[in-house]
Amino acid sequence: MKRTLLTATLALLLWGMPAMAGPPGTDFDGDGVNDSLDNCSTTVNPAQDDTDGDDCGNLCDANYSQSGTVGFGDFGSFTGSGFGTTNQLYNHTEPVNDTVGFGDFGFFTSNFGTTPGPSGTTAGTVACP
Ligand SMILES: [Ca+2]
Ligand SMILES: [Ca+2]
Ligand SMILES: [Ca+2]
Ligand SMILES: [Ca+2]
Repeated sequence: MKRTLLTATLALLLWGMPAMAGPPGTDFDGDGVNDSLDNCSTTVNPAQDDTDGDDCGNLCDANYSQSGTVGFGDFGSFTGSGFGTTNQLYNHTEPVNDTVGFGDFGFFTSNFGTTPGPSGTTAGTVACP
């Protein structure tokens, strides 16, 4: 009798779980795009814009030279070709259809020296360029 009650309780608990949340890690940032398809898997970017088409979304990609690291070359590109324009390559805030400004510059500086990503569309093994 006790065992039956325990089994029934466990079954009820397990049955209720899928309604609360999906499997852990399915959509880490909660933007509605599953990790394996999310081009910025730890940044909320439901629009998934990727201007340079390297499978790394604009909201986690300040590596315009595709060197693998955000560096001085990218800084030159940002200040020379991006800031104050509507060139969406340099837009790191959604919606990515407005003028490149201080919010985007803040993203750039905080990502200086880092690798872009992570992106789920590169299978999580290679940093997107
Ligand atoms: Ca996501
Ligand atoms: Ca995302
Ligand atoms: Ca990109
Ligand atoms: Ca890039």
